[in-house]
Amino acid sequence: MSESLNVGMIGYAFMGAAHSHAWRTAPRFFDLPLAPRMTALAGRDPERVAAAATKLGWDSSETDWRRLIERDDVDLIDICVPGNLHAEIAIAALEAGKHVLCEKPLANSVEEAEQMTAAAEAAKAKGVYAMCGFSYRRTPALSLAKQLVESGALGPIRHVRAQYLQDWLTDENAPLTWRLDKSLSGSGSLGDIGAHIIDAAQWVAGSSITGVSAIMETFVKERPVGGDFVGLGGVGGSDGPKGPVTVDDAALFTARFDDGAVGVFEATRFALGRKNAMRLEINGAKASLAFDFEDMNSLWFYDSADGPNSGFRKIQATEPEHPYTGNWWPVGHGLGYEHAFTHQVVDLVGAIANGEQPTPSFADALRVQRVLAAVEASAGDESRWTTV
Ligand code: SOE
Repeated sequence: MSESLNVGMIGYAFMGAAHSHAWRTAPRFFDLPLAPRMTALAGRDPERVAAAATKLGWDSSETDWRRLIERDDVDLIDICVPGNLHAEIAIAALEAGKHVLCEKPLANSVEEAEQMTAAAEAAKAKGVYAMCGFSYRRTPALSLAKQLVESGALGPIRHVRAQYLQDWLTDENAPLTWRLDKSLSGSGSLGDIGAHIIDAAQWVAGSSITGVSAIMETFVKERPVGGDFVGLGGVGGSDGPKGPVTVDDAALFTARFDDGAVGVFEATRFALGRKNAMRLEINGAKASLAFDFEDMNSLWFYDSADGPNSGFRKIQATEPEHPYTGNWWPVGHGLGYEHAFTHQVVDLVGAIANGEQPTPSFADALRVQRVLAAVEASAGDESRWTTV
């Protein structure tokens, strides 16, 4: 029986449910060097958090995250709350000697992200580790994309084309939830989903964005307030009071990378019909690859060496040889959204047990945060070119 890793999680909405599923599932499908125990769940409302703990499989609940961090029977703090709380919780947890998994984007500002990174570096020296939850890195087809770039199959990278398209905000009466309040979320489409494609692009391409030119737009400037909204979009009343939307609905930018590649990025929650189209296309000097999360088990690959009649071929990234897939279903049955979170837990637990820095580190996430800030600065200044 392996030694246990006792987890305390804060927040139990969408991401809390995804992380709970991952903590529960990871040891059932992967041989982990430490046994995760779902020790305690924290949230402000005593009845709701207790009910969520029971439903999601946590042993106990707390109503104050500080109390969770103080508990001797908690080794790791998993942060699944809005971005305005990330820095305070993560720094307190790291200073208390607890490992941290923090949802993306890392923070609501570069300054906060820098403080969190400094706390993570100090903790690392004591064998305490921090990781940011850019979960899509653990989608098998995207991991395979990274392997192909690293193998040199694409040659030097010329273009990076990244989109994250959703449509859950197109209803003008969708309620004013925390994701639409800058003081809580930091930004809108940009930080919520743009952060994912910035991280994925830099990670798969193996290079860093050095400058951007951006535009951002808020299409619906006021939305219904109040009510007990559940989920992402929800249905708001059209007659009641409204409050201001203080974040972007769409963020678009061009970018330069430090290896000479150029990129174009688009993040929006207003692309009707696109549900979770997280897309990445990379053109190298020798080959290209293309990924779309709405067809997440596939990676499209074009190799110029295959000759004029080759075309893009679809690699079904579900074989046992592909990243993570060997531990799941036989003969390529395929995976879903939740599996990347499970793989995130697998890699995090493995890194902690081996005394290694898990990735993406807070320093990696800080690089994303700097791009987010540069995009906002550029868009606020009529698309001026802005160095990251
Ligand atoms: C909403 O846009 C959201 O839930 C994001 O917050 C997540 O990070 C992404 O994985 C799915 O969409």
